[in-house]
Amino acid sequence: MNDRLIPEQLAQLRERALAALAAVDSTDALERWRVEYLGRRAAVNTFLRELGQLPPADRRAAGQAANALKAELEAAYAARAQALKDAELAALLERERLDVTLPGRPPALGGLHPTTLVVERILEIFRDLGFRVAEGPEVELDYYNFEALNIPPEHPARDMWDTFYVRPPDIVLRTHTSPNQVRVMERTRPPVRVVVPGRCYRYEAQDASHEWMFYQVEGLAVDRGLTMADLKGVLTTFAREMFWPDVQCRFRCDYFPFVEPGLDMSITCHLCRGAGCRVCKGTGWIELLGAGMVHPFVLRRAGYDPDEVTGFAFGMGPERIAMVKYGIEDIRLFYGNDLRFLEQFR
Ligand code: 2NL
Repeated sequence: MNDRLIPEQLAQLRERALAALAAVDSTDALERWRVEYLGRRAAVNTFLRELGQLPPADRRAAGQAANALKAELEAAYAARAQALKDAELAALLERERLDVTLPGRPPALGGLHPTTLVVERILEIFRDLGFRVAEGPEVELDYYNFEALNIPPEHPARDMWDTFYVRPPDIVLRTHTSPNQVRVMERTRPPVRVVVPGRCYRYEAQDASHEWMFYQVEGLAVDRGLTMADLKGVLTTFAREMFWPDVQCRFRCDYFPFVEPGLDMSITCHLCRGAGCRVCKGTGWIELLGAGMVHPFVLRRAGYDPDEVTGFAFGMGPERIAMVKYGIEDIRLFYGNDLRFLEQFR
């Protein structure tokens, strides 16, 4: 070893080591660097081991210089190791970054179907008037759907209900919810006040006002001394609650085999206030529901004595009421499952 060259050699070694360290970009590269510049065979360590070969006068200075370089490289190594670790942690945090201050993503909430909304409102109004709610089977016996309602086989009025036969000739899909009122009468003594919501089925061609599946809400009250005045009072109250307080109701004669007399109720058109428009077809009136005094035959069939009690009944289509209330022009929208339609009622 040439003593005059020692400081220069160490300076070059330092230069190389620090340049190489600056280029280290991974823990693997850092380890290779450590082995090369600080390992057992590293130049500084070989130098220190071979100090004894120097003239005694130079050993001290050369030893100090080499030790200082070694300490500097060790410190640089430690700093680089720490910097690499910090960088790795920062990269990890960036990858797994979660901003807890972001607002949440709202879950997609469904809404109630317009039919459901209207059925619920109808039931609420009648509950307030003292009616109970009863539900019953959609697959019915011909007896309850027709015979008990004063519609024997071959009665011309059967043409009013085009019927799905599940198992001819006696099992049908109910064409109205009246059969369930008969069932209620069979198991209840008067007084009876009941509303019956549910799905009904008719074997019909579809158009803007006919569906083969639709809902009905029917109502029935049976007690001593009930008259047409009770019917009109209850239905007028219903219309004022359902539509608007000053609505006018009009009752006209109509035919249903299970009532006598039978009638339908119309309300004044809310769009034109009676002047005549498209919705009321120029009449100023909108037909809303059918009703009547329960036929004595129906009362007797259900086990009641028509000389003791009388009753009134009514039936309405919630889709029709929703169409009037919301200005919907085609009943096929209800069960077409088009979200653009359904979402408007949320
Ligand atoms: C309509 C007409 C009506 C009834 C339903 C009824 C039920 C029993 C006895 C007597 Cl158990 N009547 N229900 C009465 C008259 C009319 O509905 O056009 N509904 C949409």
